[in-house]
Amino acid sequence: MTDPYAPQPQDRFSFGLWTVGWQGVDVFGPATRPPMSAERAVAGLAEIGAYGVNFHDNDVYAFEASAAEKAERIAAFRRALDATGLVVTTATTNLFGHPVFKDGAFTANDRDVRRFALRKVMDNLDLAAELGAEVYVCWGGREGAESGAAKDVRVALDRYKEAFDVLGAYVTDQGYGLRFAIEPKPNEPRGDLLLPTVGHALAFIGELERPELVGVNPEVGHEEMAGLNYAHGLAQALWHGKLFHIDLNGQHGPRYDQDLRFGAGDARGAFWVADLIDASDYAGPIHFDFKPPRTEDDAGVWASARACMRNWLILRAKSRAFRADPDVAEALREARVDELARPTLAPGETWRDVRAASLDIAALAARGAAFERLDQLALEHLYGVR
Ligand code: XLS
Ligand code: MN
Ligand code: MN
Repeated sequence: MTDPYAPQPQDRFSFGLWTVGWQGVDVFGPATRPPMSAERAVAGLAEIGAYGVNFHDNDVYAFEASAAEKAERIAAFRRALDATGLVVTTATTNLFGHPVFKDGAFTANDRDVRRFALRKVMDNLDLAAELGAEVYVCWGGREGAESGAAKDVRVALDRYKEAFDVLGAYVTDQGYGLRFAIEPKPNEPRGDLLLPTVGHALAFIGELERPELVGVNPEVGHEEMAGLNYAHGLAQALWHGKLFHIDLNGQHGPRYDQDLRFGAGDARGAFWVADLIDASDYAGPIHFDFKPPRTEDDAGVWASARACMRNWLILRAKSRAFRADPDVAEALREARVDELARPTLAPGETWRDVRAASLDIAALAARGAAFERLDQLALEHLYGVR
């Protein structure tokens, strides 16, 4: 029998090179695993059934690389892509690792740092376009502050906007088909990051010169670090037509950014994410941004990467079984879920009709919502007893 949870190319699973490549360096200790070259990450990801990759410029070549070293590393990356057929779905810039970015990149107080950051992004946009990426992720890793007076947030947002306006002009002038996806995060590594949630990012995008070029890349853990419901954030991004990319992983509530494998955090939340995305018109890659825990050796790295895809396929199958269950159809009707799609005013009605209508408030108040039965059916599908 074929494995129903084996990844297929049409699943469009992708991973950041930095996920399997993470060496396990954290604030309390050094690497527990050796470095992994871009070509090894590509080969390994192809072997486990991934479809695509995302990369930071410095996942492929070191920040300090000479022009010759940079060309050699990019050539090796390209050869690995050609040999495996893996697609570059997405690219991004490392604007957080080097000490030059210690006070941020697009919003650093130092103007020269901001100009260097823009140049670094433009360099990698050229490579991203050449490699066929469609989305360019922008995580403002160091855009933020630990203290009050050191950062004028309103002015920082002026500079953040200026950066996206310049980059929008750049991709337009160059004729690149790339669109940007802002990745919100509430904190870490800065004490407070700018554009901390999906909602903040969506509001910001509306102020840009070319809002049509910019959407969001919500990450499970980042929304959950802020105590928010990730599926709700995705739903609102979809509602605005702004869900350009997703970063799937796992997190256990408000604490440090855990980047667990997808499905290993809030399992109930992950079920609703698979349910929402499966039924939506989201057409981007099913992208994983996780970190194999520091405890793992090379075998553990690939085991956790495989598990991300497997958990997605398991949860998607469970969500499909939930949706196909006749008891669920009945429970959905009882809960009047379809009634929400009916506009509150009938065609031709105005506020006058609403004011004139007589309603039996006591009867409305007494009516149960019947949500518990419906939610229990979902849990029973998730728990594997239906
Ligand atoms: C870090 C972010 C980062 C972005 C890409 O928390 O998740 O990995 O996805 O720069
Ligand atoms: Mn994260
Ligand atoms: Mn991410």
